[in-house]
Amino acid sequence: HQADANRTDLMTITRFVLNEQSKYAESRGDFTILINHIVLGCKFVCSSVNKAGLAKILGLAGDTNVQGEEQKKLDVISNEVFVKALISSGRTCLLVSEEVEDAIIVPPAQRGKYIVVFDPLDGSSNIDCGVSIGTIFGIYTVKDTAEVSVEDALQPGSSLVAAGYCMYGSSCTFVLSTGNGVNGFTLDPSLGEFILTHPNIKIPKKGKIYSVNEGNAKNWDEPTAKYVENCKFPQEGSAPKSLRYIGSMVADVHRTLLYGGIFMYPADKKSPNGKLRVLYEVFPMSYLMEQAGGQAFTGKQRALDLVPKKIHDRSPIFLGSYDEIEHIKELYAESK
Ligand code: AHM
Ligand code: MG
Repeated sequence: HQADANRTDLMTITRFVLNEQSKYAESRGDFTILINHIVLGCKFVCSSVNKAGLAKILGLAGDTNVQGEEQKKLDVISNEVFVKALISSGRTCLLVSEEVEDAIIVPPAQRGKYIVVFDPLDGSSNIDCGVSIGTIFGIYTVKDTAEVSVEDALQPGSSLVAAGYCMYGSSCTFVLSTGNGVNGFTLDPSLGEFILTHPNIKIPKKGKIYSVNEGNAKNWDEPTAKYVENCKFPQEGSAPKSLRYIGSMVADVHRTLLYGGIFMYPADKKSPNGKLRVLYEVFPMSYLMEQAGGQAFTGKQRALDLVPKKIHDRSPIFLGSYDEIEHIKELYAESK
């Protein structure tokens, strides 16, 4: 492997996606253009996130200097940037954003065949303290670009043609799957380009880390409680697992993907459907997990087999290393 400083063959994300797409005879570059517009949005958000702390001190980010304004502002700006970039790409017909209550139907003149579901800035509770946050997205195709309606977004996760996320962390990392495995790219700020740094990511089959908001434990169901108990007090012969929980799904899932383990946001008595949203949180992350050799399970079924009834539906989710999810599945099967 070339040392970063001496790298001369730059596999940018555009070059990578173009290469991948050229395997399909019918490919006309539309998907590459779409990804480029998503990448542009991510670069913008990355730059805004990096400036957010300073801007707050200097009072640059908002019209008003009311405390807490910046947080909202960054969410709202990120959403606007993605919506505008996606519409102007000319390759989308329908957008679903966590920030917008109704689905956005793209005007006919700017329409293409892709549907994009996204959370422009996830992990809102971590913005103000400068902890990692991210953007999550999934991409579908529409049947008929002439007749587009919100129902077109209510497809199972297994119909995704691509999914990914961008993490605004110690570096800016873009992780993408188009159904041929998972690849990770890191933003080189001096070039303004994402360079392939994590080719063909595979999640370790077993994991030593569990990731969950344990503050909800008193309301958990039995399988979840048993699983976590076993992480701490395993049967003799195996070591206890470590707990890591950032509270930013992108960061928690990214670590799970690279180091192995399990990330969960289970159902509980107060929230029978958990917290995370099916279309733009659960599906993209489940897709990436499966593409990396892991699994994603809702407590009842394979996560990607869910069919959302509404665009902002929620679902419990357990995702991560193959063996960890097998264990959760067994516990749910036993509890029936
Ligand atoms: P958000 O969309 O309001 O940012 O909420 C989603 C976030 C996820 O990133 C994270 O996994 C989860 O909420 C954490 O929730 P909690 O604070 O309940 O543990
Ligand atoms: Mg979110």
